[in-house]
Amino acid sequence: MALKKEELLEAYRRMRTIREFEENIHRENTTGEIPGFLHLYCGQEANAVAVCMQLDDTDYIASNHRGHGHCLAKGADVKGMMLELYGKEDGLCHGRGGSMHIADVSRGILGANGIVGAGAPLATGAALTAKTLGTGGVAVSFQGDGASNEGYVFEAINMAVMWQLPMIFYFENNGYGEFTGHDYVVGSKDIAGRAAAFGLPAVRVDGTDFFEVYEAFGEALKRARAGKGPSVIEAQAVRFYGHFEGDPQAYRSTEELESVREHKDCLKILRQKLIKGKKATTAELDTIDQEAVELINACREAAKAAAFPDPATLMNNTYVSY
Ligand SMILES: Cc1ncc(C[n+]2csc(CCOP(=O)(O)OP(=O)(O)O)c2C)c(N)n1
Ligand SMILES: [Mg+2]
Repeated sequence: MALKKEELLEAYRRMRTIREFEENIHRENTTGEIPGFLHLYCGQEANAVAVCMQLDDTDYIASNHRGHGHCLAKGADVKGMMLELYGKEDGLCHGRGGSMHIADVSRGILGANGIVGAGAPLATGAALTAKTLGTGGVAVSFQGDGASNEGYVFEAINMAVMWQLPMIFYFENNGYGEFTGHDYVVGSKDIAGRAAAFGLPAVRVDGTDFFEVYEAFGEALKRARAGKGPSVIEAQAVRFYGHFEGDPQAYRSTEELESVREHKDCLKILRQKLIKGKKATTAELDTIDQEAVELINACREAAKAAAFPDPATLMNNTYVSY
Protein backbone atom coordinates (compact mmCIF):
# COMPACT_ATOMS: atom_id res chain seq x y z
CA MET A 1 0.00 0.00 0.00
CA ALA A 2 1.52 3.28 -1.06
CA LEU A 3 0.08 5.76 1.40
CA LYS A 4 2.19 8.88 1.74
CA LYS A 5 3.30 10.16 5.12
CA GLU A 6 0.85 13.11 4.95
CA GLU A 7 -2.01 10.74 4.19
CA LEU A 8 -1.12 8.51 7.13
CA LEU A 9 -0.91 11.50 9.47
CA GLU A 10 -4.25 12.74 8.12
CA ALA A 11 -5.81 9.32 8.80
CA TYR A 12 -4.48 9.41 12.36
CA ARG A 13 -5.74 12.98 12.79
CA ARG A 14 -9.25 12.07 11.61
CA MET A 15 -9.38 9.01 13.87
CA ARG A 16 -8.09 11.01 16.83
CA THR A 17 -10.55 13.84 16.16
CA ILE A 18 -13.48 11.41 16.12
CA ARG A 19 -12.23 9.77 19.34
CA GLU A 20 -11.86 13.13 21.06
CA PHE A 21 -15.30 14.23 19.82
CA GLU A 22 -16.86 11.07 21.26
CA GLU A 23 -14.96 11.06 24.57
CA ASN A 24 -15.97 14.67 25.00
CA ILE A 25 -19.63 13.87 24.40
CA HIS A 26 -19.39 10.97 26.84
CA ARG A 27 -18.17 13.35 29.56
CA GLU A 28 -20.46 16.24 28.67
CA ASN A 29 -23.62 14.20 28.34
CA THR A 30 -23.88 14.09 32.12
CA THR A 31 -24.50 17.88 32.18
CA GLY A 32 -27.89 17.35 30.53
CA GLU A 33 -27.16 19.92 27.79
CA ILE A 34 -27.20 17.43 24.90
CA PRO A 35 -30.76 16.43 24.05
CA GLY A 36 -31.73 13.04 22.63
CA PHE A 37 -30.14 9.62 22.41
CA LEU A 38 -26.41 9.25 21.79
CA HIS A 39 -24.74 6.14 20.38
CA LEU A 40 -20.98 6.47 20.53
CA TYR A 41 -18.65 5.23 17.81
CA CYS A 42 -15.59 5.06 20.10
CA GLY A 43 -13.43 2.07 19.19
CA GLN A 44 -14.63 1.79 15.58
CA GLU A 45 -12.86 4.85 14.10
CA ALA A 46 -10.51 2.92 11.77
CA ASN A 47 -13.51 1.78 9.76
CA ALA A 48 -15.07 5.16 9.00
CA VAL A 49 -11.72 6.78 8.29
CA ALA A 50 -10.14 4.04 6.14
CA VAL A 51 -13.33 3.99 4.04
CA CYS A 52 -14.15 7.68 3.79
CA MET A 53 -10.65 8.96 3.11
CA GLN A 54 -10.83 7.05 -0.20
CA LEU A 55 -14.07 8.80 -1.20
CA ASP A 56 -14.76 12.31 -2.44
CA ASP A 57 -17.76 14.65 -2.44
CA THR A 58 -19.32 12.98 -5.50
CA ASP A 59 -19.52 9.70 -3.54
CA TYR A 60 -22.34 9.03 -1.11
CA ILE A 61 -22.48 7.44 2.30
CA ALA A 62 -25.54 6.40 4.26
CA SER A 63 -24.87 6.06 7.96
CA ASN A 64 -26.75 4.55 10.89
CA HIS A 65 -27.65 5.48 14.47
CA ARG A 66 -23.95 5.25 15.45
CA GLY A 67 -23.11 7.86 12.86
CA HIS A 68 -20.83 10.57 14.31
CA GLY A 69 -17.66 8.86 13.08
CA HIS A 70 -18.97 8.24 9.57
CA CYS A 71 -20.06 11.85 9.13
CA LEU A 72 -16.85 13.34 10.54
CA ALA A 73 -14.72 10.99 8.44
CA LYS A 74 -16.62 11.98 5.28
CA GLY A 75 -15.83 15.64 5.95
CA ALA A 76 -18.74 17.01 7.97
CA ASP A 77 -17.73 20.24 9.68
CA VAL A 78 -16.65 19.39 13.24
CA LYS A 79 -18.09 22.54 14.80
CA GLY A 80 -21.31 22.17 12.81
CA MET A 81 -21.62 18.60 14.09
CA MET A 82 -21.06 19.64 17.70
CA LEU A 83 -23.60 22.46 17.48
CA GLU A 84 -26.09 20.06 15.93
CA LEU A 85 -25.74 17.66 18.84
CA TYR A 86 -26.46 20.52 21.22
CA GLY A 87 -29.57 21.38 19.16
CA LYS A 88 -28.34 24.82 18.13
CA GLU A 89 -29.53 26.93 15.19
CA ASP A 90 -26.07 27.06 13.59
CA GLY A 91 -25.70 23.29 13.73
CA LEU A 92 -25.28 21.30 10.53
CA CYS A 93 -29.05 20.73 10.31
CA HIS A 94 -30.07 23.88 12.21
CA GLY A 95 -30.52 21.86 15.39
CA ARG A 96 -33.50 19.96 13.95
CA GLY A 97 -31.67 16.67 13.38
CA GLY A 98 -29.46 15.99 16.37
CA SER A 99 -27.23 12.96 16.74
CA MET A 100 -29.32 10.44 14.84
CA HIS A 101 -30.31 12.63 11.86
CA ILE A 102 -27.16 14.49 10.95
CA ALA A 103 -26.75 14.95 7.22
CA ASP A 104 -24.76 17.09 4.78
CA VAL A 105 -25.80 16.30 1.24
CA SER A 106 -23.20 18.74 -0.16
CA ARG A 107 -20.56 16.30 1.08
CA GLY A 108 -22.44 13.20 0.02
CA ILE A 109 -23.53 12.44 3.58
CA LEU A 110 -27.08 11.17 3.15
CA GLY A 111 -27.56 11.05 6.87
CA ALA A 112 -27.40 9.18 10.09
CA ASN A 113 -30.49 7.03 10.47
CA GLY A 114 -32.46 5.66 13.40
CA ILE A 115 -34.01 2.84 11.37
CA VAL A 116 -31.66 -0.11 11.63
CA GLY A 117 -30.49 -1.18 8.17
CA ALA A 118 -32.28 1.63 6.32
CA GLY A 119 -29.03 3.05 4.98
CA ALA A 120 -28.58 0.03 2.70
CA PRO A 121 -31.59 0.66 0.42
CA LEU A 122 -31.03 4.43 0.61
CA ALA A 123 -27.44 4.17 -0.54
CA THR A 124 -28.43 1.62 -3.17
CA GLY A 125 -30.74 4.29 -4.59
CA ALA A 126 -27.83 6.74 -4.61
CA ALA A 127 -25.70 4.14 -6.40
CA LEU A 128 -28.45 3.74 -9.00
CA THR A 129 -28.49 7.52 -9.48
CA ALA A 130 -24.70 7.58 -9.89
CA LYS A 131 -24.84 4.80 -12.48
CA THR A 132 -27.81 6.28 -14.36
CA LEU A 133 -26.32 9.77 -14.53
CA GLY A 134 -22.80 8.45 -15.16
CA THR A 135 -21.28 10.60 -12.41
CA GLY A 136 -18.53 8.09 -11.65
CA GLY A 137 -19.56 8.21 -8.00
CA VAL A 138 -20.08 5.27 -5.70
CA ALA A 139 -22.29 4.77 -2.65
CA VAL A 140 -21.45 3.12 0.66
CA SER A 141 -23.83 2.07 3.40
CA PHE A 142 -22.52 1.61 6.93
CA GLN A 143 -24.51 -0.77 9.07
CA GLY A 144 -24.01 -3.04 12.04
CA ASP A 145 -24.24 -6.78 12.61
CA GLY A 146 -27.79 -6.29 13.88
CA ALA A 147 -28.75 -4.74 10.54
CA SER A 148 -27.60 -7.91 8.79
CA ASN A 149 -30.83 -9.53 9.97
CA GLU A 150 -33.09 -6.96 8.32
CA GLY A 151 -34.88 -8.17 5.19
CA TYR A 152 -34.58 -4.90 3.29
CA VAL A 153 -30.79 -5.01 3.66
CA PHE A 154 -30.72 -8.26 1.71
CA GLU A 155 -33.24 -6.94 -0.80
CA ALA A 156 -30.88 -4.02 -1.39
CA ILE A 157 -27.88 -6.34 -1.83
CA ASN A 158 -29.78 -8.42 -4.35
CA MET A 159 -30.87 -5.36 -6.29
CA ALA A 160 -27.34 -3.97 -6.35
CA VAL A 161 -26.09 -7.29 -7.75
CA MET A 162 -28.83 -7.54 -10.39
CA TRP A 163 -28.22 -3.96 -11.56
CA GLN A 164 -24.43 -4.14 -11.05
CA LEU A 165 -24.45 -0.91 -9.07
CA PRO A 166 -21.39 0.99 -7.79
CA MET A 167 -22.29 0.11 -4.20
CA ILE A 168 -20.40 -1.15 -1.17
CA PHE A 169 -22.21 -2.57 1.86
CA TYR A 170 -19.95 -2.11 4.87
CA PHE A 171 -20.99 -4.14 7.92
CA GLU A 172 -19.37 -3.13 11.20
CA ASN A 173 -19.73 -6.23 13.32
CA ASN A 174 -19.10 -4.95 16.84
CA GLY A 175 -20.45 -8.13 18.40
CA TYR A 176 -23.73 -6.66 19.63
CA GLY A 177 -27.04 -5.50 18.24
CA GLU A 178 -28.22 -3.25 21.05
CA PHE A 179 -27.77 -5.62 24.02
CA THR A 180 -27.90 -8.93 22.14
CA GLY A 181 -24.74 -10.83 21.21
CA HIS A 182 -24.14 -11.30 17.49
CA ASP A 183 -23.61 -15.05 17.96
CA TYR A 184 -27.02 -15.36 19.56
CA VAL A 185 -28.95 -13.90 16.61
CA VAL A 186 -26.91 -14.35 13.44
CA GLY A 187 -27.70 -17.92 12.44
CA SER A 188 -24.62 -18.66 10.35
CA LYS A 189 -22.48 -16.36 12.56
CA ASP A 190 -20.93 -15.27 9.28
CA ILE A 191 -22.28 -12.10 7.70
CA ALA A 192 -19.83 -12.05 4.79
CA GLY A 193 -20.48 -15.71 4.02
CA ARG A 194 -24.21 -15.18 4.04
CA ALA A 195 -23.94 -12.11 1.81
CA ALA A 196 -21.72 -13.93 -0.71
CA ALA A 197 -24.68 -16.16 -1.55
CA PHE A 198 -26.21 -13.17 -3.32
CA GLY A 199 -23.47 -13.36 -5.94
CA LEU A 200 -20.96 -10.66 -5.07
CA PRO A 201 -17.50 -10.51 -3.50
CA ALA A 202 -17.81 -10.49 0.29
CA VAL A 203 -14.81 -10.42 2.62
CA ARG A 204 -14.21 -10.26 6.33
CA VAL A 205 -11.56 -7.92 7.72
CA ASP A 206 -10.12 -6.91 11.07
CA GLY A 207 -11.86 -3.60 11.72
CA THR A 208 -9.32 -2.64 14.36
CA ASP A 209 -6.59 -2.53 11.72
CA PHE A 210 -6.71 0.65 9.64
CA PHE A 211 -4.49 -0.87 6.95
CA GLU A 212 -6.54 -4.02 6.50
CA VAL A 213 -9.73 -2.00 6.11
CA TYR A 214 -8.04 0.46 3.75
CA GLU A 215 -6.86 -2.31 1.48
CA ALA A 216 -10.09 -4.31 1.41
CA PHE A 217 -12.19 -1.23 0.81
CA GLY A 218 -9.75 -0.02 -1.86
CA GLU A 219 -10.33 -3.28 -3.77
CA ALA A 220 -14.10 -2.96 -3.50
CA LEU A 221 -13.91 0.67 -4.58
CA LYS A 222 -11.81 -0.19 -7.61
CA ARG A 223 -14.43 -2.72 -8.69
CA ALA A 224 -17.28 -0.28 -8.15
CA ARG A 225 -15.56 2.55 -10.04
CA ALA A 226 -14.73 0.20 -12.92
CA GLY A 227 -18.40 -0.72 -13.32
CA LYS A 228 -17.84 -4.24 -11.98
CA GLY A 229 -20.62 -4.03 -9.41
CA PRO A 230 -21.14 -4.11 -5.67
CA SER A 231 -19.24 -5.72 -2.79
CA VAL A 232 -19.79 -6.55 0.85
CA ILE A 233 -17.24 -6.05 3.61
CA GLU A 234 -17.75 -7.40 7.13
CA ALA A 235 -15.40 -5.77 9.62
CA GLN A 236 -14.80 -7.26 13.06
CA ALA A 237 -15.05 -4.18 15.23
CA VAL A 238 -15.27 -3.30 18.91
CA ARG A 239 -17.54 -0.93 20.79
CA PHE A 240 -15.95 0.77 23.80
CA TYR A 241 -19.10 2.20 25.38
CA GLY A 242 -22.65 0.94 25.82
CA HIS A 243 -25.20 0.66 23.07
CA PHE A 244 -26.36 4.16 23.98
CA GLU A 245 -25.14 6.62 26.56
CA GLY A 246 -26.63 5.43 29.84
CA ASP A 247 -26.58 1.72 28.98
CA PRO A 248 -25.16 0.02 32.12
CA GLN A 249 -23.89 -2.90 29.96
CA ALA A 250 -24.82 -5.60 32.47
CA TYR A 251 -24.38 -8.10 29.62
CA ARG A 252 -20.60 -7.39 29.29
CA SER A 253 -17.94 -8.30 31.81
CA THR A 254 -15.47 -5.78 33.19
CA GLU A 255 -12.70 -8.00 31.80
CA GLU A 256 -14.13 -7.70 28.28
CA LEU A 257 -14.45 -3.94 28.51
CA GLU A 258 -10.89 -3.56 29.80
CA SER A 259 -9.53 -6.02 27.30
CA VAL A 260 -10.95 -4.28 24.20
CA ARG A 261 -9.48 -0.96 25.31
CA GLU A 262 -6.13 -2.61 25.99
CA HIS A 263 -5.79 -4.91 22.97
CA LYS A 264 -8.29 -3.79 20.32
CA ASP A 265 -7.99 -0.04 20.26
CA CYS A 266 -7.66 0.84 16.56
CA LEU A 267 -6.09 4.19 17.37
CA LYS A 268 -3.42 2.66 19.60
CA ILE A 269 -2.77 0.00 16.96
CA LEU A 270 -2.35 2.59 14.18
CA ARG A 271 -0.13 4.71 16.39
CA GLN A 272 2.16 1.76 17.17
CA LYS A 273 2.35 0.75 13.51
CA LEU A 274 3.20 4.28 12.37
CA ILE A 275 5.98 4.58 14.92
CA LYS A 276 7.34 1.08 14.33
CA GLY A 277 7.26 1.56 10.56
CA LYS A 278 9.04 4.91 10.98
CA LYS A 279 6.17 6.71 9.27
CA ALA A 280 5.72 9.11 12.16
CA THR A 281 7.44 10.13 15.36
CA THR A 282 5.90 10.08 18.82
CA ALA A 283 6.26 13.88 18.91
CA GLU A 284 4.34 14.29 15.62
CA LEU A 285 1.50 12.11 16.86
CA ASP A 286 1.45 13.83 20.25
CA THR A 287 1.06 17.16 18.46
CA ILE A 288 -1.92 15.81 16.52
CA ASP A 289 -3.43 14.52 19.78
CA GLN A 290 -3.06 17.94 21.36
CA GLU A 291 -4.53 19.72 18.32
CA ALA A 292 -7.54 17.40 18.40
CA VAL A 293 -8.13 18.20 22.08
CA GLU A 294 -7.94 21.94 21.37
CA LEU A 295 -10.26 21.70 18.36
CA ILE A 296 -12.89 19.73 20.25
CA ASN A 297 -12.66 21.98 23.32
CA ALA A 298 -13.22 25.02 21.10
CA CYS A 299 -16.18 23.34 19.34
CA ARG A 300 -17.73 22.36 22.67
CA GLU A 301 -17.48 25.87 24.09
CA ALA A 302 -18.91 27.32 20.86
CA ALA A 303 -21.78 24.82 21.02
CA LYS A 304 -22.59 25.66 24.63
CA ALA A 305 -22.59 29.39 23.88
CA ALA A 306 -24.58 29.18 20.62
CA ALA A 307 -28.26 30.12 20.32
CA PHE A 308 -31.13 27.66 20.15
CA PRO A 309 -33.49 27.98 17.18
CA ASP A 310 -36.27 30.52 17.62
CA PRO A 311 -39.38 28.45 18.53
CA ALA A 312 -41.34 30.46 15.93
CA THR A 313 -39.17 28.82 13.22
CA LEU A 314 -39.85 25.28 14.44
CA MET A 315 -41.08 24.01 11.08
CA ASN A 316 -38.27 25.62 9.03
CA ASN A 317 -35.66 23.22 7.65
CA THR A 318 -37.83 20.27 8.64
CA TYR A 319 -39.74 19.17 5.54
CA VAL A 320 -38.71 19.23 1.88
CA SER A 321 -41.29 20.10 -0.76
CA TYR A 322 -40.95 18.23 -4.04
C1 LIG B 1 -35.92 -1.35 12.21
C2 LIG B 1 -35.45 -1.17 13.62
N1 LIG B 1 -35.53 -2.21 14.48
C3 LIG B 1 -35.09 -2.06 15.75
C4 LIG B 1 -34.60 -0.85 16.19
C5 LIG B 1 -34.08 -0.69 17.63
N2 LIG B 1 -32.61 -0.71 17.58
C6 LIG B 1 -31.89 0.43 17.57
S1 LIG B 1 -30.23 0.12 17.43
C7 LIG B 1 -30.49 -1.55 17.40
C8 LIG B 1 -29.34 -2.51 17.29
C9 LIG B 1 -28.52 -2.31 16.09
O1 LIG B 1 -27.41 -3.16 16.13
P1 LIG B 1 -26.30 -3.10 15.06
O2 LIG B 1 -26.90 -3.04 13.70
O3 LIG B 1 -25.37 -4.21 15.32
O4 LIG B 1 -25.59 -1.69 15.30
P2 LIG B 1 -24.73 -1.22 16.56
O5 LIG B 1 -25.70 -0.59 17.52
O6 LIG B 1 -24.06 -2.39 17.14
O7 LIG B 1 -23.78 -0.22 16.00
C10 LIG B 1 -31.84 -1.85 17.49
C11 LIG B 1 -32.38 -3.21 17.48
C12 LIG B 1 -34.55 0.21 15.26
N3 LIG B 1 -34.07 1.41 15.59
N4 LIG B 1 -34.95 0.03 13.97
MG1 LIG C 1 -23.61 -4.23 16.40
